[in-house]
Amino acid sequence: MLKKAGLIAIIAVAVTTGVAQAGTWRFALEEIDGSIQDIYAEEFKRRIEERSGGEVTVEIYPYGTLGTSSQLTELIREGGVQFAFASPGHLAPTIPEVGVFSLHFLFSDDTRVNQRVLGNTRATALLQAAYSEQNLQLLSVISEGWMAWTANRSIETPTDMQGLEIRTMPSPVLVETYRAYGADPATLPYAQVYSGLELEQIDAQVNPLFAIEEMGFHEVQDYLILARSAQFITTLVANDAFYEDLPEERQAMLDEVTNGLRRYIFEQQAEINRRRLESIKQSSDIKLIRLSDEQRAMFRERSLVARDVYIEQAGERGKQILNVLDEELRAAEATRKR
Ligand code: 6CS
Repeated sequence: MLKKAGLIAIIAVAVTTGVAQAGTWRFALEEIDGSIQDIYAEEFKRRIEERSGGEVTVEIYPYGTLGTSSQLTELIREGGVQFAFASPGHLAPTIPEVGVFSLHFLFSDDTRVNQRVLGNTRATALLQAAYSEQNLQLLSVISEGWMAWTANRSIETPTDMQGLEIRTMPSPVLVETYRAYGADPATLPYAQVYSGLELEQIDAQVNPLFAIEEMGFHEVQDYLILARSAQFITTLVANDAFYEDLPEERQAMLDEVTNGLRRYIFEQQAEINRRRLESIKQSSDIKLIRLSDEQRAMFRERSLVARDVYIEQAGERGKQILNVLDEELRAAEATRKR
């Protein structure tokens, strides 16, 4: 499924012919056709091609055509593609500061509050400094919905997670969080999760509902647990040198398009996650569990240790990012209640 030869060929083409200059912008996804990232990319393509009067063409590369998430990050840093999604769960080993988005029970239960803060946070400038050091331009921070657990056993309290081999993305924050719950995390690439579950090499995995449905994880699991412990956040990035070399009006066009897409993708993800849950319920006999606030509080308490791990790894800048986000989320929640 993952074609390394294709990845190398694209880097070579980009280096030798300067495709971006010729007006072709390559956009790599960490998800398959029909996913939230794909829906975003299709609309990005439509708006960019329209606003540039056809001078720019966007080519979309869904997951499986170029490489794993970490290979995609390498590819964009090298300039083989100009745009990509880089999810914190995969990016944190390279940029520890982005691990903040994987912390459990950081976000509000009200997704509109999260949306408001993510679209306008003072943490962006701090994050951008960290991204620039890796030759990346941070264009947008997007939520793809709540994470949900699927497992071969019922999970209602941390005791139920004892020894559970759960697949997570490789972020140290995630690994520490699931260890704190009592689980035994395994960090397989996304493309290997289905077979890992089917062959019983792993017991569980965690992803948003739309991804569970399109990757078929519900077909090989017995329980679907809605814990609302974390949001699936992703970041849209561009190759930094490519972005900096763009004429000002092209940068302005990009800002306009990515800003306009915030609301679009927020509404799309809500609708798609809702529809995919219905489809999972109709097409399988998976048992659905919704954690109560009391049950969630038990997980929350255990998860807090991951914040220390995050600060240890992300340092002073990381600590500032966490404080800023925390403050902005609490302030946004307070205004909502008034
Ligand atoms: O679990 C993962 O690795 C992936 N999950 C989603 C929903 N998007 C990209 C990421 O690679």
